[in-house]
Amino acid sequence: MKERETRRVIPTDAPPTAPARLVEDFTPDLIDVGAHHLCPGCGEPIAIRSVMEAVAELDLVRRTIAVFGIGCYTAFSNNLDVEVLQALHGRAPSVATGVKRARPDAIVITVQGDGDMVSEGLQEVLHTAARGENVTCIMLNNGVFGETGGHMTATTVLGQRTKTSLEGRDAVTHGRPILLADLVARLDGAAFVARCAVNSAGNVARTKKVILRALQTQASGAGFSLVEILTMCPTGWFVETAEAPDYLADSLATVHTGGVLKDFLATSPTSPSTTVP
Ligand SMILES: Cc1ncc(C[n+]2csc(CCOP(=O)(O)OP(=O)(O)O)c2C)c(N)n1
Ligand code: SF4
Ligand SMILES: [Mg+2]
Repeated sequence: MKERETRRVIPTDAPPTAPARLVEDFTPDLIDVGAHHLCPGCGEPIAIRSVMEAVAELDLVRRTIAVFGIGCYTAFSNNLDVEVLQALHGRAPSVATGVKRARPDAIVITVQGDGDMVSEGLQEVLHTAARGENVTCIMLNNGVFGETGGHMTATTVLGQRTKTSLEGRDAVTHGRPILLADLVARLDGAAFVARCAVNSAGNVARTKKVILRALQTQASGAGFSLVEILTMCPTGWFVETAEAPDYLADSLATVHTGGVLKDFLATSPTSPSTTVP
């Protein structure tokens, strides 16, 4: 009781002496407008922010060309202070291949979802990785086609409720999920492959580190890199916004398990100093 009496209370009988800090104040330099129209609690803005922070930290801004797939994240394609190209569904890795071959000095990144990359364009990313194209693919995996209403995708985990699997994904009826990062890691052309998540502060920090490593892999010319990022989609999952991070941990993350699956630079004498936990 004594503690409660001494606790500082913010006075509300007069305007604050200093203005409050807006969310926009925390927006990294490479994101033009802090406000966006994605759902509250969506993980995609956190993932894109991490990518942009990594690009800035490695001083790659002037060289970076991002190729966007189509999904909710596409809302950011006209909100980034790097060059951006728009690809058709699933085709971003092929567009990125063309860009990189025409502009070998560019740092070329794709931004795609699980629906875009795994359901609609799986062959594109597999062939791009197998060829060892020196590009970086970022896959935002929320296990649903978020933008079109939360339908099941190729990464939806068994038991997961979606708009088209209201009783939960069932192996007999719907088949089993494709574990994209594991698949790509088996290809010789892939130099760096990792899976991470943005459902906690620690995981966001780890996500940033693996994105840095993927970009360093490309900058050193080592070959194809993929970062799969598990992102919250409370709207498509039919869960409360505040419960989405735990839902991610209990569902997607138990099947699409996190970690660095492949890191060519770790065994190369030219390895940069940044280490991945
Ligand atoms: C050829 C074609 N197929 C399907 C669609 C509809 N469509 C637009 S966005 C989208 C969902 C993409 O899902 P994902 O890549 O997982 O992104 P998310 O919305 O979950 O972030 C779909 C199916 C379309 N516009 N064109
Ligand atoms: S539907 Fe899902 S992926 Fe799309 S903005 Fe909303 S929370 Fe994000
Ligand atoms: Mg999706």
